[in-house]
Amino acid sequence: MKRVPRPSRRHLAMAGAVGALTLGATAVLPATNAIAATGCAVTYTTNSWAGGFTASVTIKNLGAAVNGWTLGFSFPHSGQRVAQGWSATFNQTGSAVTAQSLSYNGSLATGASTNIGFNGSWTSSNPAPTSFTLNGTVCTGGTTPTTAPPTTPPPTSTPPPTTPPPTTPPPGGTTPVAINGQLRVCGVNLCNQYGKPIQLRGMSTHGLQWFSQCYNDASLDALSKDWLADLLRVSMYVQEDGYETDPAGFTNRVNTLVDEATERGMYALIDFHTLTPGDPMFNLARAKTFFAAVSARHASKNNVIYEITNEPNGVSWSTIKNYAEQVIPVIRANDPDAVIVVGTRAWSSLGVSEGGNSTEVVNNPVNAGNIMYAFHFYAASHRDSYRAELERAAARLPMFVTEFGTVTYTGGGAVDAASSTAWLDLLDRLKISYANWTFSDADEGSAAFRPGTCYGGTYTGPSVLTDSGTFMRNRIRTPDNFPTS
Ligand code: IDC
Repeated sequence: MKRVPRPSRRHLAMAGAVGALTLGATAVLPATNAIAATGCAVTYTTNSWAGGFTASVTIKNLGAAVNGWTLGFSFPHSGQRVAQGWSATFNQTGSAVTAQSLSYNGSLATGASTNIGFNGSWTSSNPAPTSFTLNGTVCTGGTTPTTAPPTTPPPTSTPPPTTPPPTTPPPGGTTPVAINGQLRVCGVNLCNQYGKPIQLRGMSTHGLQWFSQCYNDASLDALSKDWLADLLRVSMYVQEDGYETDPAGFTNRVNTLVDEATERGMYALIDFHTLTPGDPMFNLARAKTFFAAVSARHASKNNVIYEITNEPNGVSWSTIKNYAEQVIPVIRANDPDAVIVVGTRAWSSLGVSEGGNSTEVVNNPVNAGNIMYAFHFYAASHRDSYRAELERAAARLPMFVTEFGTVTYTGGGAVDAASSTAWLDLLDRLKISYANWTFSDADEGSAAFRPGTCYGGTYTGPSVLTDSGTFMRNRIRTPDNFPTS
């Protein structure tokens, strides 16, 4: 069962320095302003960790309706910086910050609220700003100019965003992409265009060099409308008769599948499926060529996520980081706001399968913004110790399960329903997005369709499914939780 959205306790608890501040009347008396004498109320909440934080800012307009707004505030400490914002355009000069509304949230009726946020960094300390302005009017929380400001700040009873998911879809449609729009990393989460953490659930293709017959209008319609999936991972092997044998041809196949996902309102995860050899540097030049092409082709789309290396193995984290720091700028040059996922050591196990753990990433993260880290598991092979490490890592790092199986790591064997359920319950609880291996009719336990399905025309309903397909379709079909306010 999907859970009702609520602020993640884990997220709050891990922070150590949680700041919550509701600004009502402040020590700063409002300037007399005929347009909006009572101004605005601002709630500023942070999750902070050593050197970094995520801020959530709710702005309530208490003055006349506005069409376009700019929020202004100053950081109390010179070391505080906005790194990356969402739901507004942020600018910082010295300690002064402005956040300007976007087209979809610029209209604020009297009494209406909107939420924006940003990731930031800090050095000596990270106090909340003490005064905010909206279109130049000081936000006094609705007190009249003659009301004396309180001497103590109000209690930290910032109302958490407990609003249930809306029953009416936002304008633009009901597909996952129509609702969530351009995604971005916020803190350790994947957030939608409203700055709310979401989880995407979907399926991975098998190798395009072997199973292209499985990806057609009927099968992708089934994924979107029968499975109600949010995400298609497009798995393009580089070796094993993949990309290296025909770069232009495989680039085209990937582009076509991204377009097919786009038509159906699904997110597309472009997987540069390195596996053997395990050193991503072996394919660095190919990766640059490939990602330059696909990021240029899809730059204007809002539904494309890039996975730059599937499963590095037998190499150090510093090698993977070096690879990532060379490939990410190639994508960013074309598509600056796309989320990028970086594979981790030991077949994307955060190092665990080679005796390591996530500390190596936490202590030496990739030097780039708006990125996530991949974690893979096969439920019949990887159990409690892997789950524990993922949960530990997910308190510090934005994690994305770009591939997992319900079976053993060979891709075969029986579904381990108990372990798979434990895994998916964990991912749901942590709002970690996932893609299951595979949406194909390969003759192996991990495939969702019975062998031969892709040579027929029917992909819907339970009769074409394997045990793994049945299990996954049941999980993925449950309602999404995509908050819009
Ligand atoms: C497996 C396929 C199998 C294929 C093999 C060869 O299921 O049909 O013969 O690759 O490359 C991974 C990899 C993924 C593997 C999968 C199962 O990302 O390519 O697919 N797996 O072994 N990591 C862990 C397991």
